[in-house]
Amino acid sequence: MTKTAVVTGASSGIGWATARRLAAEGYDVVAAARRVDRLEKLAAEVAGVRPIPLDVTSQESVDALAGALDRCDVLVNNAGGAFGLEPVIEADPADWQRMYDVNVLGTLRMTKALTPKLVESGDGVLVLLTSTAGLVAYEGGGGYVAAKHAQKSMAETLRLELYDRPVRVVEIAPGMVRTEEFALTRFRGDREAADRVYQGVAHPLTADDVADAIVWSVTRPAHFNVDRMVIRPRAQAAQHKVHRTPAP
Ligand code: 8X3
Repeated sequence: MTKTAVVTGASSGIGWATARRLAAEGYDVVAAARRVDRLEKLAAEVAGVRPIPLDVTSQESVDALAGALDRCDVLVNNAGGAFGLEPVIEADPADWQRMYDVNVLGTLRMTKALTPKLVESGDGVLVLLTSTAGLVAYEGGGGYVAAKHAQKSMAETLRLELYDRPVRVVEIAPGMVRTEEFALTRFRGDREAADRVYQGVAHPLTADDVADAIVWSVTRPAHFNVDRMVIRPRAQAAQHKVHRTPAP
């Protein structure tokens, strides 16, 4: 019997890479995101990927996706993002609200909708993509740091509350990952500012590196729970301590 994995935010970056890798592992992958044209491209490239439109901020959209599934063995809550880098005292509450809605409530809506199916599978895996921003604060992190701390707490609470059910709760917390969109979204489309984040860093993590960590965790035997995996590039010893080589 083929297992089904649902990946949110699968239209680019970590979600896209995770969908590809899970399909390569033999899962029937439901690639979910708002941008269906991109999902269709992914499905055309990778056998075993089924595109389904999803907006995790809409309960109706989440319910429609859940209703379209016969089973669900793995849920990867990847949809999320950072909007703005203003100091807290200059932040726009609307940005914070949006970050909370996508990162935290999006995970809540999806988790509520699919946990019954994860339990039914007999060995469900619930993955929450958090961030090292969920472990430590940094200047300008603002609403993203707050949202990722909330998501981390949600993973811890879920693990306690589901302890007697056949569901593993896995938190993956990446540090510096260079994807095509994360920093660009955070800097509201300012390409130069986005590029400066990675300036002089020899090898930031890639989306594929993170997908590797997710897929490894998900494919462990049923008794083996990865509570939290923190991954960073070697150049990032800690959130604020990043080795950069000056431009020649
Ligand atoms: C992204 C990592 O360091 O920008 O989740 O918060 S960081």
